[in-house]
Amino acid sequence: MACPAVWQYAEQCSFQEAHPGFSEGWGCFYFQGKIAAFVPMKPIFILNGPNLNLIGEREPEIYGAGTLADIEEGLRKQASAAGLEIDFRQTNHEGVLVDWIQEARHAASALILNAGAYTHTSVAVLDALRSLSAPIAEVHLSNIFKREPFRHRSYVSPASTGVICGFGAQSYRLALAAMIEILESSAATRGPHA
Ligand code: DHK
Repeated sequence: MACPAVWQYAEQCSFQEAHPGFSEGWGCFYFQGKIAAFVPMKPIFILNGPNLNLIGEREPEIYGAGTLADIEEGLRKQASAAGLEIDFRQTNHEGVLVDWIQEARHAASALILNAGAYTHTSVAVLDALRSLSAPIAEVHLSNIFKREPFRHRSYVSPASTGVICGFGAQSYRLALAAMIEILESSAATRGPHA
């Protein structure tokens, strides 16, 4: 949801008791003293697995010329235009990825995950993802189905809400747009007007 400049501020909602259907972790925008819109106060986690720190240098014909920092910057702007925050991270370590996915259970409103090569190998990542109730978008820069057969299998897909691959950096932007829409429609049904 775009956040017009006239919306004065967003803050943690304090009226959960008055509106029992409303969950902790959702915030509201006020306009002229009235609640104008609801947004999740928790960030959208965007987690990246092994070797994604090297994009821009590594196999640019497959992964593109842009860096992970370029992708992060674009996503931060996209989220902020919707009044949302992202928590963007990268690790080369499977256990760290599992820890972050577990952290997302309570700290994230949604998860966008490019698990890199762990997509094709990690039952631990799949098990961690299955513990999440938030929406999950699986993302890949490349079209994994056009590549080697071992990349056609994903341990992330069975736990994901949806999968986007093959659009380069745009895969992330499309995933974020989808997550924003899901969160907005969820906010609309949770608000006191529902
Ligand atoms: C990135 C990787 O590092 C590979 O191991 C995956 C994925 C594909 C991507 O396209 O973003 O197979």
